[in-house]
Amino acid sequence: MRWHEWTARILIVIIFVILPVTILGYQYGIRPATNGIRVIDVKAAAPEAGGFQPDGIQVQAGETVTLRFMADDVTHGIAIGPGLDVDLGPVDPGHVKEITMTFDHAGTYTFYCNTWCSPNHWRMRGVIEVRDTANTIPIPQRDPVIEALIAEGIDIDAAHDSSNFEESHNVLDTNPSGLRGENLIPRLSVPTELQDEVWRHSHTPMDGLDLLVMSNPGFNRSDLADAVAYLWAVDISPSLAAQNLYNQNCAACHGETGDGDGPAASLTVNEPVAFSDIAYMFTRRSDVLYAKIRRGGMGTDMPNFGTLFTAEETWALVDYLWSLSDSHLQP
Ligand code: HEC
Ligand SMILES: [Cu+2]
Repeated sequence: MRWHEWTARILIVIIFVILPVTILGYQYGIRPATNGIRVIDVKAAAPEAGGFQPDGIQVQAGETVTLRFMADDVTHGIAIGPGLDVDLGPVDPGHVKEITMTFDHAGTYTFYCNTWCSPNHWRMRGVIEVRDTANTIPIPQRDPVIEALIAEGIDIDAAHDSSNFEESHNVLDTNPSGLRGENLIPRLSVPTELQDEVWRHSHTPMDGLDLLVMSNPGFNRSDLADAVAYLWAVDISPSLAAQNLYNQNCAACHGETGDGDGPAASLTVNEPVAFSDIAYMFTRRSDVLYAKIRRGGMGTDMPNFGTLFTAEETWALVDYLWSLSDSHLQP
């Protein structure tokens, strides 16, 4: 029966040739052409396998583009920041996640992987340059918090200093508890500095404890430390958004509960800091934590996140780190 054979052949041609050509032609040819939107394909692979390709994209301000991310090797997560609120979620190998978006403002944005995919995962980043009509990219604004720290003479690029940490452990005979401190606060004379969030951001809880001890001679030091823990670690509002950012971008090293023991902790040059250690946190300043998150720690394997998150997101992360230091707040 020859016509059977012919039908089969025609079917095979339709399935293996015409169908794929039509689909590919639509994806790469007709679709971009009909709606005028540029489609930019980005291959996502772990950094040692090439990272994002391309890792640089140029867009005009006001231009709408479709970004298509296809995972090549393992599952990646795709997010774009700062301030764009784009999180495409995980992309499995061989799959594609796409977004059509308009870049309203000229500037430099970063697309990055937010799923732990390899020991070099956090190097998996690409840049989107959005140019204005004069074809320029504005220079990123200086960060007033970081400028102030530099003016103060603080070396924010140095590895964390734990010399005053031993001292803190000795001074705090028991771990301060913000929950206990909450009940004590109404009975204390709290200096105005301690009530001021701006002051608290640029001082350590130890500085706060010294002040509180001076203005409350009748109380013992460890009770006052509880009150200080309340001010720094409990009287804050860590957001769900910050928790998500932390779990996606930080927990691999610092651990989900901030114990410094995430699955990637053994791979870093320096040990990731344990935020759950409140005695350690008593020696830390919020503005320095903020600066470290934005700039990273040179040579320590603490990545820099300044090109990924807004200043607000970074402060929210700082709050979240403090919430990890008070054990009763932990998830
Ligand atoms: C690749 C592992 C890794 C990841 C991911 C990571 N960190 Fe770190 N982080 C480190 C290491 C290692 C250090 C210790 C650096 C040092 O010795 O100063 C550190 C230090 C820090 C410090 C400084 C603490 C101090 O006392 O000076 C802060 C703050 C911090 N990390 C916050 C974060 C946040 C927030 C994220 C996620 C947005 C994050 N880290 C993601 C490895 C990591
Ligand atoms: Cu990845």
